[in-house]
Amino acid sequence: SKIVAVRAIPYAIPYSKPLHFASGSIDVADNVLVEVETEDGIVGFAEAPPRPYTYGETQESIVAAIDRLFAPAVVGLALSDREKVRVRLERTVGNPTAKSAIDMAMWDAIGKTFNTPVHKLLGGHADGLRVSHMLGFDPPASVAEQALVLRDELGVTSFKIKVGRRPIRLDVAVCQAVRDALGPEAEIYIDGNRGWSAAESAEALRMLADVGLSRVEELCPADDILSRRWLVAQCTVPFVADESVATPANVTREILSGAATAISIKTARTGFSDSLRVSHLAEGLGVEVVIGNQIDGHIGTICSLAFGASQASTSRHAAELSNYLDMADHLLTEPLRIADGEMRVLPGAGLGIEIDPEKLARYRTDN
Ligand code: MUC
Ligand code: MG
Repeated sequence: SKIVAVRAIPYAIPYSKPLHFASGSIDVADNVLVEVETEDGIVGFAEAPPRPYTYGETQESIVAAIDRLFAPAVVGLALSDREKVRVRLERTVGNPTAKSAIDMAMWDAIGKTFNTPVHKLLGGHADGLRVSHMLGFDPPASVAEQALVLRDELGVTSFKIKVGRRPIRLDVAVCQAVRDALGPEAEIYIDGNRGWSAAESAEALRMLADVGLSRVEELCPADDILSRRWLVAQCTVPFVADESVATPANVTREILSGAATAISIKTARTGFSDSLRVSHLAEGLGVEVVIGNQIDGHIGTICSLAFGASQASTSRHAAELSNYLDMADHLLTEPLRIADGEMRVLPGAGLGIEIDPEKLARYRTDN
């Protein structure tokens, strides 16, 4: 059926626990709720998180790009015209989270139209994903305590620790404290958000040798082309590309140039349609994928879960789904749940979520 409206609604929900990392920090979810409405009165939802330090988008730029460029390009096309929509959106460069939210809201509307969950439409591989939690900058004892609470209360046993500070020993001490607290069984890996040089990263990997990391992510800038290649060549665990692989073409370039050996998939930046392309491309290239977290809100988390559970390759590793826990509230009628370290897919049509109108009225910032 025909798309009659695409709406971009800014809202703001504070984080009860802010997240700090090498490229920035976040203390409020100033996201954009995106609604795609059809002539049948079906409304699909998704959300776009502004990450200026990663993609150059702000809440205002996301709203403006949707209102002025993307909504006029999409209205009048049918929900089944996903390739046409993609071509029209791609006429504008950049703006990955704005485009992705439109794509995912369309999939939600498609699922509602066919009374089928999106994870089934996308591939239907698994009923749930193991959860990995992202730990931001804090003193070692505090980070270790946060990990213990997640493990003891929710059964989470996989943790990504933010690194990339100077001096390097600040982050080494955190990683050692988390390993000491959790014991040898837990999965621990690190994400530098480009904070170190390649040489500093190599030094950090030597200092962290005893911690037992399962992989490392974007420790230095991918634009440091030769030194990054030098670092990845000596790395003994998978080196994950995250912010350097915002498009399928980036994936090919980074993997073939030796700048990474694994790929983070974030539905916030590649939606469902391009996340499918990225996961299939990675499979063809023979590299592993992980479901990353764009510091997603609740709706974004459900999108990551629906996509991650839909594919075999994205179900293999614990997925970064839990940072919504640090938000003070949400827009949904039902809270999300993590139990036994796992998040189960939602059974309802589309994404399986409903927006609470009272909460949206309370948190939207455009009225
Ligand atoms: C991550 O994996 O890097 C921090 C910056 C960003 O773009 O995403 C987050 C998490
Ligand atoms: Mg990352």
